[in-house]
Amino acid sequence: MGQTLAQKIIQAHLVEGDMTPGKEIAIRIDQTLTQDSTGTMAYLQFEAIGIPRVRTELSVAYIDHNTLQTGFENADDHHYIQTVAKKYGIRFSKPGNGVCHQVHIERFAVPGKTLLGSDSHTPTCGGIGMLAIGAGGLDVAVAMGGGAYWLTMPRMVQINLTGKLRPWISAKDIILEVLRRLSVKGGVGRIMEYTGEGIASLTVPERATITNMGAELGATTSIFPSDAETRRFLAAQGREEVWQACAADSDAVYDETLTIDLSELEPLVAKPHSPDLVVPLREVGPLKVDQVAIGSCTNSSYMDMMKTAAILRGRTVHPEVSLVIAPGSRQVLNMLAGNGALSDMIAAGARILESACGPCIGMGQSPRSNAVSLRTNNRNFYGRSGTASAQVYLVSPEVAAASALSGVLTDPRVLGEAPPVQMPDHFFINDNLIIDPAPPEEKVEVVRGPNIKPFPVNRPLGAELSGKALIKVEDNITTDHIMPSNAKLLPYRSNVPYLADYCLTPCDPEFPARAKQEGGGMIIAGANYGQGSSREHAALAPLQLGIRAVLAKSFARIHMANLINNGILPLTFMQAEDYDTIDLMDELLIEQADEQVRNLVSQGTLTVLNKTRNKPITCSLPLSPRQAEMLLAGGLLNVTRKGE
Ligand code: MIC
Ligand code: SF4
Repeated sequence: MGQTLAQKIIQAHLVEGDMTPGKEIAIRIDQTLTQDSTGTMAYLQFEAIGIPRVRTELSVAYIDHNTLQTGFENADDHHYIQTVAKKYGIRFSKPGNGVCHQVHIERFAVPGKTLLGSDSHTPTCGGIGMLAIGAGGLDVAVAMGGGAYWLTMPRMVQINLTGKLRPWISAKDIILEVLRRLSVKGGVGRIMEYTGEGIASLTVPERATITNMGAELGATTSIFPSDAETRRFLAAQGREEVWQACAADSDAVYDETLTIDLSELEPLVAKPHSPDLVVPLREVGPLKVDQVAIGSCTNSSYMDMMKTAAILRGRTVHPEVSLVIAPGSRQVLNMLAGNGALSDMIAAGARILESACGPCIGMGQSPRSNAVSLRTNNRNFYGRSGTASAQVYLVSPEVAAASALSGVLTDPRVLGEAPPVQMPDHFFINDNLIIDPAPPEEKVEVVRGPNIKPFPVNRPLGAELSGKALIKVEDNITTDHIMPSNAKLLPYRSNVPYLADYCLTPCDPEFPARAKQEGGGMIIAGANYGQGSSREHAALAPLQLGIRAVLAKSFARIHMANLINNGILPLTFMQAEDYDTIDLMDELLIEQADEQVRNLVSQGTLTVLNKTRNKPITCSLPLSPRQAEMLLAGGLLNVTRKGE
C-alpha cells in the first residue's frame, strides 16, 4: 500500500511505536527553532535538563516576538538567549532579522526533514515539504538534547486542489476556505496534506501561508510536496543543493479527502473572534475600517509585500485609516528598499514596522476602542490585539491594501487588473544577523537578568488529589485566554509567578485570587480547550496557582501535551453532559489518584468524584506508559532529572 508524504517522512524518522492513528509514536528531530517569547523558558528547561550541547543537525534561536523594549526585561531575555545559544551550539537570529517562520523557510528549511519549534506556526515550513511541528518549550528542549519527539500518530487528510486561482484571489482565501469547511477543531489529530494539479501554480510563500494557518485548524501539521516550484524557490535562496523531490505515492491512502476548486474561490473574511468564522467578503456588508495591519508570519513574504506595494503605488491611505506594514524578514525589507516598493508604501502613508510579530501578538499597534481592524494575521482571538473591544477581521493582503485605501472593507477586484508580481530569480542574501555559536571548547558565560525567576515544578502525584472547581469555561478557550499575551505581559515570559496573576482573567478576573485562596484546585472546560499558541505558560501559570487537573470536553493537541509535561491531568469527560453537572466551587476528588493514573495505561478511564453532589464522573485519558510515568513523577522535568 502506498504512503502519504507525511507517513514517508515519519517512517524515515521513526524511533519508537507503530504508525497506527491514535497510537503514541516517537520521531527523530533534525532541526529545532525557538522564538523569544517561548524560548527563554525552553532554554531554562534545557539548562535544567543539563545537556552539554545541542545534538540536532541545526537549532536556531530567533528573537522576533518581544521586540518592544520599553524596559530592561525583553532586552535582558534576548541577552540570555544569545548567551545560551552561543554556549550550547545554537544559531542566533538577532532582533530585526525577522519572524522565525519566514526566516526559517527562507534560509534553513529542508524538504523531507523534521523540524520541531516552540511556536504553533512552525508548520509554515511544511510549505517547502518539511514535516514541521509546533510543540511546548520543554518538548523542544528535549529534542535539542537529541531526545525523540513523542506525538500521537495523526490521521491523514488529503486536501486536493484543482483549478487555478483567479486574479486577486490569494492563498489566504484558500486556507480561509479550509477553515470555513473544517472549523478550528477540524484538524485535531490530523495532518493536512495538499495534493492535486492546483498546487503547481502556487509559489512556496503561498503554500507557506496555507500550512501556517493549518495551526488554526488544530492540525498536527500541514505539508505540500517538494516539486519543481520548491526547487526554484530554494535556488533563488542560493540553497538549491538541499532540494530533493518529495511527494506521496500515487496509490497513497488517506483517511479523509477534501477537494477545493481554486477557480471557484472568492475573497473571504474571518470575522471576530475566531479564524473559522469565515464568510465571503460580499456578505459582510458595508464595514468602516479604522486600522489595517499587513504582516505577521502568515502574509509577510516578498510576494505579499510586492502585491501590497503595487496596490498602494501612487495612491493615499484613507484619512481615517491607520495602515501598518511589517515585512516578515529583513531579506524582504531589504529587497523592498532596493527596488523602490518600500518607497511606494511610505509615500502612500503606510507606517512601516520592524520585521517582527508586532501587532499580531499585541506588541504595539493596539487599535483604538471599538475599532475595526483588518489584519493579514492568522489569529483574531478575543483581546489578542491588546484592545478588548476591537473587532479584528482576517483577510488577504490584497483585501487589506484595497481597504486601507477606501476606508471600508473592499473587494480588491474593483481596482481593475491585478498587478503582475513575479517571484524573483534571486533573493537578496545576507545572513549577517545570524550569529554562529562558539566552538565547543570555548567557555561561555550565560547571563541571566533580574527578570528571570524560578519556574514552578510539580510534585509527584500522591494517593489523593482533591480540589474545588475553581473556574468553569466554555468551548474553544484559547491559550490567549489562559495566559494572555500583550505588550505589558510578554516581558514577563521568564517570570511565571508574575504571569500567574493574569491566568484566565479574560474569562474571570477573580480566578487567580480564588485559586490562591483555595491553595489550588481544578479547571472545568468545554471542547477544544487550549487551542492556539504553543505557549507552555498556559500550563505553567495554572501550575503556579496549584491547578492539578483540568476536566474538559476535549483538548487542543499542544496544550494537552504541555499539561502532561507539567504533571497536570488533562481529563476528558466520557459523557459531555457531565460538564453540566459541575458547578463552580463544587468539591472534586480523585481517590487513589496514583493508582488510577497507573491504570490509565490499560483502562484509559478514571473516576472523579463530585463530592458536593456525590456523583462519580468517568473521564478518559488514554496514556502510554511513558505519559503515565510523567504524570506520576509530576512532569517531564522530574522524569528527565530522575534518569540522570
Ligand atoms: C502566537 O501566535 O500566539 C505566538 C505568540 O506566536 C505563540 C507563541 C507564544 O505564545 O509565545 C504560538 O503561536 O505558539
Ligand atoms: Fe508571531 Fe503572530 Fe506568527 Fe505568532 S502568529 S509567530 S505572534 S507573527
